[in-house]
Amino acid sequence: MTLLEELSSHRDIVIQCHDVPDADAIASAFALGRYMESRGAGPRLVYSGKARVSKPNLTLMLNLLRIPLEYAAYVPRCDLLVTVDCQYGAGNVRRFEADHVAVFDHHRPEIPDGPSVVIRQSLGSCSTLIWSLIRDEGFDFAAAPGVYNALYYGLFTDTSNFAELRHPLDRDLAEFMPADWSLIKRLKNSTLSKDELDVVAGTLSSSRLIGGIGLLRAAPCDPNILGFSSDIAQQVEQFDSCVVYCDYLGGLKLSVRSSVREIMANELAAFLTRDVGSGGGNIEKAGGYISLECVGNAAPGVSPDDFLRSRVEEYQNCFDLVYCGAGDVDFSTFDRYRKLRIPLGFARTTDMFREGSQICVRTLEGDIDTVSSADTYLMIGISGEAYPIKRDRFESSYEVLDGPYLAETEYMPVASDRINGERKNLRQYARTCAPKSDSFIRARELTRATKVFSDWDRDRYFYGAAGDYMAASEGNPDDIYIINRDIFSRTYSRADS
Ligand SMILES: [Mn+2]
Repeated sequence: MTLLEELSSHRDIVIQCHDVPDADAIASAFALGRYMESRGAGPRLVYSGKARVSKPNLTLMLNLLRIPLEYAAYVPRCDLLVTVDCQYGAGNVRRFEADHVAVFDHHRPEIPDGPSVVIRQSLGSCSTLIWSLIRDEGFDFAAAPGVYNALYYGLFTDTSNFAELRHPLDRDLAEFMPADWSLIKRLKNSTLSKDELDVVAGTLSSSRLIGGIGLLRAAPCDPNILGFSSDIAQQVEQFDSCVVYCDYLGGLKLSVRSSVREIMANELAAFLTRDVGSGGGNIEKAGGYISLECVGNAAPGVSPDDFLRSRVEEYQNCFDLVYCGAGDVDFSTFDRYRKLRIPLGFARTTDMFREGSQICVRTLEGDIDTVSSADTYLMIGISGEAYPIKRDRFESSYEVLDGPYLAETEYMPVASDRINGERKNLRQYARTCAPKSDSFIRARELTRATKVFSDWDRDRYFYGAAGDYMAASEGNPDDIYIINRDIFSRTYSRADS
């Protein structure tokens, strides 16, 4: 029996949102409730706390989608209490007694793990988590479009209108089926109250320029308002990029934007939150979270504002920039390494899509666009990372092995046709290959963080932290790339030069 089936078998179920619920919490409760109804249960949907829902978009959401969410000052002891978008016992959700407790959330874990605790911090919304779980149970979204619209809007609001989508599953939810866009548009244009307009004004007047990065502090506000403010700040000519932040659930919530090639917003967000939270998004827009508790451990006595400011300063001083083809690097002085014969996966794009189709490959590291052709293969690396490779390059570097590709990875890449939306999981098409025994690279461990700019992708760069490796295959010194240190130690061994 799956967890959701087991939970649905309880008699007396209450699903609880965090206090002052937002669209993500409401959508999560609604979708989980409707799933449980389809399994014969009759859960009650509640929230508690000091205030009732008053934001215009949320009142509209409850009415238009007929979501039976009740305010409950007190909930009598029940058989099963499920908290969504929050964790039972945490500070942002009133605690009620229950014989059994389950938790579904996407914030930093604050409670011990357990069989009924599902926390996925890498997801952009709790709606994504609930959607993927009930989809896997075969929930019929086509028969309940309101449930899909609610989840879609929950993700939309938690990721600044999809600008800060992080995980491939977030993107999968956003594209799962057509949403009722007239409904979403109505909700999306009812979000700003007069007080929130004042928050935006206050945020914009707080701006400071640190190096080339604008840093702005907002009063506590909805993630939406934060994203909105950072969209405006991004327009400022002097800001190469900007970071807008506010107090949020025992930490700081960050919204990051970038306007220059030398800074990718997702990588800046990851840098600022490294070891003290989490961050990600795409190259122009990203978001993140920093935990006060982690800052307290990492830098005792330093205020979170000072901590963030010093990270912004550090970011701008700690990079080497390497432009491919500029002769910056002399690879002949680098050590020589042999590629180990570890089986990897590959798929021929023309096995999956008609020749000439524009395809998008979705991976944990982001989306990659390419065109299906007999000359283009997709490689699947040791951690499930995927990238296109030209057929002649493939044939000179790898040999095809017998048998299907069976590796287990966190998210197996999915490819889709950009025009008709047809989706294919690479697992079904992948075969196994291994590097030829005579495959060598030149590589050196990085002592400083480095950004490598290639000629064939004008928008992105490879980012390497100290400890990662900068490499080029022998005979191709201008084709410089970065290899993650863990992947490097598993896939290369030192060779004689
Ligand atoms: Mn949320």
